Amino acid sequence: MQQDELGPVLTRAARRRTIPRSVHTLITIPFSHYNERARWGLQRFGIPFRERAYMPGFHVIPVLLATHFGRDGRADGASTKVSTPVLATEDGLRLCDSGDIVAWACQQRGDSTMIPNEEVRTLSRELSESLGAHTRRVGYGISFDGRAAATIARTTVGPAQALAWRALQPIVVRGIHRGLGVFPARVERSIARVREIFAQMSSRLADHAYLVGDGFTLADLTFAALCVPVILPTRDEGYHGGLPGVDAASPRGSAFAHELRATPAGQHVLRMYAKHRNEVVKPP
Ligand SMILES: N[C@@H](CCC(=O)N[C@@H](CS)C(=O)NCC(=O)O)C(=O)O
Repeated sequence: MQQDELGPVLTRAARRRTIPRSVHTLITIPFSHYNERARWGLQRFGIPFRERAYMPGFHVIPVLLATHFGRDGRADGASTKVSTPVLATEDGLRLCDSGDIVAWACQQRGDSTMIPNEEVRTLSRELSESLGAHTRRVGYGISFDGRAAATIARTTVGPAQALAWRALQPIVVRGIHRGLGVFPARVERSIARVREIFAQMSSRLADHAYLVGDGFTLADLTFAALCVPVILPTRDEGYHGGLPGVDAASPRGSAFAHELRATPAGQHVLRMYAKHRNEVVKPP
C-alpha cells in the first residue's frame, strides 16, 4: 500500500473523500533519510501531498517521467539526477532536492522561522552533503541487511513491487553498494566521521537547546532527518519512514545507534522527533 501523509490506514474510498483532488506528489524511496527530511518539511506546514513510494532502482522510471527524463533533476556530491525525493507540485513545479522542498514549504506558508539566517542555510547544506552521505553508507553497511530490506519492502510499497523486489534484491543491493562505496574500509571511515560530526554537534548544543539560535530551524530538522540510518528512530519516537527501529536492527546497527543516542547530539535528535516531528504549524 502506498503511504501518504494520512498514514496507511485509510481505505482507497476514504482517501478519495479525504484528500483534495489536486494535491502535490512526492516521489520517494520511503526509508531514505533525505526523503524523511522532505516529508517532515511538508507535513510541518500541513501541505497536502500524495507519497509515491518506490524501493531503490524502482524509483528511476517514475523520477525520469516526473523530471523530463532527468533534465529537471539535480546531481550533487550526495546524489544523482534521478535521486529522490522529487516533489511534483500541482502547478507543474519540480523540486528535486529535500532542502529545496523544505524551503518551498516554508515559502508557501510565509514562514521565516525555519530558515532565519545564512548560518542555518550553511549548516543545513553542510550536513546534507557530508553527514547525509556518511550515515547512508553506515546504514547500508551495518543495518540494511536482507531481512531489513525485505521488511521495508513488505511494509512500505505495494505488493507487486515488494514481490519484484524480493527477486531483484541481491542485484539491486550489489549495485547500491558499488554506487555508494559501501565497502568495509569506507564504512569504518564513515562511522568515524559520524562520531566526529556528533561530537561537533554536541559541542554546539552545550549552551543551546537548538543547533542555531534558540528555536527549531532547518538545521535541527536536517540533522534529525539525516541521522535516521544511524539513530534508527521508531514510529513511536516520531519517525515516519520505513527503516526498522533501533531494537529491530542488526546487533551492530543497534549497538551503534545506542552509542550515538547516549551523546548530547543523539539526545537532541530524539528530542527533535518527540517535540517537533508531529508539530503542524498553522499559517499566520
Ligand atoms: N541532495 C539530495 C540527496 C538525495 C539522495 O541522495 N537521494 C537518494 C536516497 S538516500 C536517492 O534517491 N538515490 C537514488 C539515486 O540517486 O538514483 C536531497 O537532499 O534531496
